[in-house]
Amino acid sequence: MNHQKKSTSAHQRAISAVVITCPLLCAILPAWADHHEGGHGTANAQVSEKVHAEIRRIDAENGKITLKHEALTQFNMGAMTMVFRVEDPSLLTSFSVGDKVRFVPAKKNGQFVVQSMEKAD
Ligand SMILES: [Cu+2]
Repeated sequence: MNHQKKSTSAHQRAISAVVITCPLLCAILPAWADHHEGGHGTANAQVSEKVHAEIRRIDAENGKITLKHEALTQFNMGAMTMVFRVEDPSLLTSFSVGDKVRFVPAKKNGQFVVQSMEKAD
């Protein structure tokens, strides 16, 4: 009898601990889940989005291109002129400085790269 009474009160303590913890978790987790899901949805939707730019410099030898690009929302970057790496330098042979292009930017190993590019009208 004595033993059973002890274990009952231990059980009640466990329940009250859960009751206290639950509102805390419920307050934190949905906010985290929303943010997490939203971030992924945004990134996926914009990976294949083409960005308008104008070619300022082509360095085919080093696989680099300087683009004056419009805002890159997926990288929180405003419009600017900057250097991108080009994974396939043969991509550059069909372009000239001054061309208006649409390109797909990506970030690989901390560097911005042009994944694909085409002439814009
Ligand atoms: Cu930039």
